[in-house]
Amino acid sequence: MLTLGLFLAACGNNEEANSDSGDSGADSGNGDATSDEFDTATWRFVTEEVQGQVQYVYAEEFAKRISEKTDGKITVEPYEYGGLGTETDQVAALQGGAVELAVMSPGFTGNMVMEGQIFALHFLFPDSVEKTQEILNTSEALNVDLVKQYETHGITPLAFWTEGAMAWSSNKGLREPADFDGFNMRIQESPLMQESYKAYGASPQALPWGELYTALDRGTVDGQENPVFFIYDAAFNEVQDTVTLSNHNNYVAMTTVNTDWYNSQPENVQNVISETVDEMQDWVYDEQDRQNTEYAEAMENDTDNPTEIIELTEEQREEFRKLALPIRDYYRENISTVDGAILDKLEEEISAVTE
Ligand code: 6CS
Repeated sequence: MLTLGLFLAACGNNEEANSDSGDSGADSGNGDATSDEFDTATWRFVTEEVQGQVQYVYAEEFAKRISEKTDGKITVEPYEYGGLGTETDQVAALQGGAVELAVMSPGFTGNMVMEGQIFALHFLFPDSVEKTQEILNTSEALNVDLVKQYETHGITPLAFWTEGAMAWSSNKGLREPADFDGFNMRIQESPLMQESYKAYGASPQALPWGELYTALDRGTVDGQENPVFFIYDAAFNEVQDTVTLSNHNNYVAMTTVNTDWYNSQPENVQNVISETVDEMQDWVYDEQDRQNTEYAEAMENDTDNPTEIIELTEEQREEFRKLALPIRDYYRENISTVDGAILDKLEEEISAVTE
């Protein structure tokens, strides 16, 4: 797999990222790319999920690998969701330097990094989760152009990875756009998610996921979207009767670092980070696949909380796709600050992989 570090190396674009490495403060003794000498350091790595869930085990695995590669000199402390506030608080924590690394969902930067909402477009990526990951690994639109957009906000995405195909949960059973009429849909902080669900007739409402179980239980919102592993692990199935396997898009997460912090690290430290992030792309693909498969089975067999699993036919998906397509123009005209150039390029890259 050609992942971001490799992608940038192949294009010669990592020179810029490394150009500050001589000016690396306390770590300046580690400027040699081939050096296996590392100064002692502790990095904080915040995730939007809790123990056992994909993002958190990703941070644990990253910590293990960094410790091994640096002979225990560098310690990475994973933080689970909740301790540092909501997901948007966590974005601010990374930008302000309170943490060095974060797994971040682009939806929570929706009111800041406009182009990042590209992941909220329904039916853009291929139906195959594996092919989607291939695009996330190799796309120049994402790994170069979108990264630059994030960097103007002090956030450097080092990799994009899927947490699986999206599903809808509800009590009424979502099968066709008419089912979304007047439906209070929970979304992340993204104007494009608003538009996507308004196109189906829903009333979208932004909420942190920490408030979601209670909101579903009390009926403050009627439903939500997430990969199956998350729906089951967060126990949303306890308070929702049905899950629709809509695969209307993928849940995409980003491994991010604070831009100034990363650029001030010596080359060997930057290299150990990017090498680890690159090699973990396959690892996290397998981990999300394992969790999504296991939890789908667990949900089907959960007799305490019976859940009707609704599989949409291609015809049913087509009805949603028709309503979702014009949202790409909305993105180009009302969201994008670069006239949709990143979306145009990404669409071409997707076609190259799917045709
Ligand atoms: O729905 C959400 O907001 C949460 N879903 C996932 C899969 N990860 C964290 C995120 O905050």
